[in-house]
Amino acid sequence: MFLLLAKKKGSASGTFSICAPRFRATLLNMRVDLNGKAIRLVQDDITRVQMDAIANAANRALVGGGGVDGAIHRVGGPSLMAELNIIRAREGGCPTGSAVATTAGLLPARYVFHAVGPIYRDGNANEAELLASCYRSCLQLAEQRAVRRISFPSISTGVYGYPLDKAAPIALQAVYGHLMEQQHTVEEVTFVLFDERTYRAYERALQAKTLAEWR
Ligand code: AR6
Repeated sequence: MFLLLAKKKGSASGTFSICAPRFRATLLNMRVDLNGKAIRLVQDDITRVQMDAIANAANRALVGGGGVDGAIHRVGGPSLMAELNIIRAREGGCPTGSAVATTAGLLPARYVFHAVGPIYRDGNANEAELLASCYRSCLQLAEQRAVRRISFPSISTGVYGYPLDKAAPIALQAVYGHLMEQQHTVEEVTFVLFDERTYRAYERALQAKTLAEWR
């Protein structure tokens, strides 16, 4: 059974408070409860939201970059790259669709899972499976570390060009499938979406998923 709760921008009386009060604009948020577990959407900067683990949208060489990867390294500090250098020397990088773990340096988390999403071509290059696999890899790393709360950015929908309306349902389905497995330790997955356009795409996909499950 699902419980769908949403608090809209500027609403005077929300059904609930999703985050501890912070004196800055937390714009949009939404939460779906799934039998004691939850999927949350927030519009925010992922480096500012406290979690047990934060997923990053990295590249195969694990060398850092722009976008959310740049922000995570900037805030996390040099220890992240130092750990990635060791992983790169040992494993040669990280294949598309997979993820590697480091500690989180100065970020408000214990771990960062550096996931490599697919570069979108035409949708016929196994992009959907590779994208889902990124999320599943991070969730597997989370389970191995007894992580209860993990945040994700919208992997691949920035410079890697994955269309948002295609990527959002894939991301949500991968997470939903994981949360429905009873034996798993991850209890809450938060998509931290940087801009309103991205937030709205995930909101539409989550509402559609929830309604489909209700039927
Ligand atoms: N918090 C949350 N989301 C963010 C933040 C942030 N601080 N900053 C950007 N985003 P992208 P990709 C959003 O391009 O498409 C890097 O150079 C952004 O608005 O960061 O997977 C890597 O090194 C978008 O919605 O990742 C790779 O080379 C989403 O994060 C390459 O980019 C993903 O955009 C990966 O490309």
